[in-house]
Amino acid sequence: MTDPTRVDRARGLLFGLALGDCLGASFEGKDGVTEADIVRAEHATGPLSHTDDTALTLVLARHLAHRRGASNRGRDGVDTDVLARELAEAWEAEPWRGYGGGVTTSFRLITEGTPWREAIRAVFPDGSYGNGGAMRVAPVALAGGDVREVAELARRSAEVTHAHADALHGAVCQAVATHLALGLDATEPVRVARFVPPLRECVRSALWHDKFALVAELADSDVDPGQAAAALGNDVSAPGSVPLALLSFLRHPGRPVAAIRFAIRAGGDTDTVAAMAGALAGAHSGYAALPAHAVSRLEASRHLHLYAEHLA
Ligand code: F2R
Ligand code: MG
Ligand code: MG
Repeated sequence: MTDPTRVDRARGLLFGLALGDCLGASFEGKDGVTEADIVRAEHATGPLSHTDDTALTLVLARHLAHRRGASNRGRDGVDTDVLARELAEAWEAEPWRGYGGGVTTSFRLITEGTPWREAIRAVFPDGSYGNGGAMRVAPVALAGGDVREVAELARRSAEVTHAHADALHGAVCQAVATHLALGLDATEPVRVARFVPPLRECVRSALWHDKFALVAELADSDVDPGQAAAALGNDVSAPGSVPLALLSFLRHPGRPVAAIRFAIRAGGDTDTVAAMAGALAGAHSGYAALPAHAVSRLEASRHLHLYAEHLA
C-alpha cells in the first residue's frame, strides 16, 4: 500500500462520508443491524440515495470552494450570513432528505426572512445540541491550514444552525479529527495518541474530555458495536454520536468499509455516525480504498468529485 495523494484523500473524505450516509440511511433509528444486512446494501444495484448529511455537506463544500484564495483563508473562509441562506435553500429545494425537526423550522424561518441568529432559537431557546453541524463539517478539514484554523472554521460553519455549545464542540471535534486523519501517513499504524491531545485542546469541555478518554480506552479493546454504542451513545445528539464515529474509525484504521459497517451495526443514528466515520476513514485511506461498486452508485458522485478536486 502507498500513501494516498492529497486529491485521493479529498475524494476519500467526501465519498467516504456519502457512502456512510447512503448505506446507513435505511437503518437509521434501528438497533440490531447485522453485518449481512449491510453487505446486502453494499452489493445491491441501482443508485444509492443520500440524506441531509450529504446534502448539507455538499452545500458547505461548495461554499468553501467558492471562497478559496489568499484573502479568504481562516475566519473569512465561512461567511455565516451567506452559508445560513445556502443551507436553508438546500432544505427548501429538497425537504424530504430526512432533516431534524428543529432545523426544519429554522430553515423555514430563514427562507421567510428571519435572521438566522433568531431562527435557530425558535424551537430550542438554548440552541440545538443535534449532530447536524458535525455531520456536514468534514470539508472544513480540507479548507483550514492547521488545527486552530480548522476548529474556527468548524465553529463558524455550525453556528448558523446550532447555538448549543455541545453541537459546536461536536463540529470542532469531527473537523479536527478529519484534518488529523488527512495528515497521517496511511502506511503507518494509527495511534489514538495522535488524536486525543489535540482534540482535548480544541474542545474544552469536561463531558467531551470524558468521551475522549473512553474512546482511547475502547480503541485498544475488542469492544463490539453494541457495547461501543452503550458506552458512548448512538443518538442524534452531538456528544451521543461524534465520539462513536471516531471510535469506529480508530477500531478499523486503513479499512474504511469495516469502519462504516462498525458504525452502522452500532445502531441508532446510523446514517450520521457512518457518514462521520466514513469521512475520517476516507480522509486517511483515500478514494482508492473505498469499494468501487458501491461508490459508483452514489447519487451525488459528480458533485463529490468536483468539490474534492476544488478543495484538495
Ligand atoms: N432527523 C433525522 N432523522 C429522523 C427523521 C427522519 C425523517 N423524518 C424521515 O423519516 O426521513 N436525521 C437527521 O437529523 C440529524 C441531524 O439533526 P440536526 O440537523 O442537528 O437537527 P435538529 O433538529 O437541530 O436536532 C435533531 C434532534 O435533536 C433533538 N434536540 C436537539 N437539540 C435539542 C434541545 N436543545 N432540546 C431537546 N431536544 C433537542 C431533537 O429531537 C431534534 O429534532 C441527523 O441524524 C440527520 O441524519
Ligand atoms: Mg441524515
Ligand atoms: Mg442521521
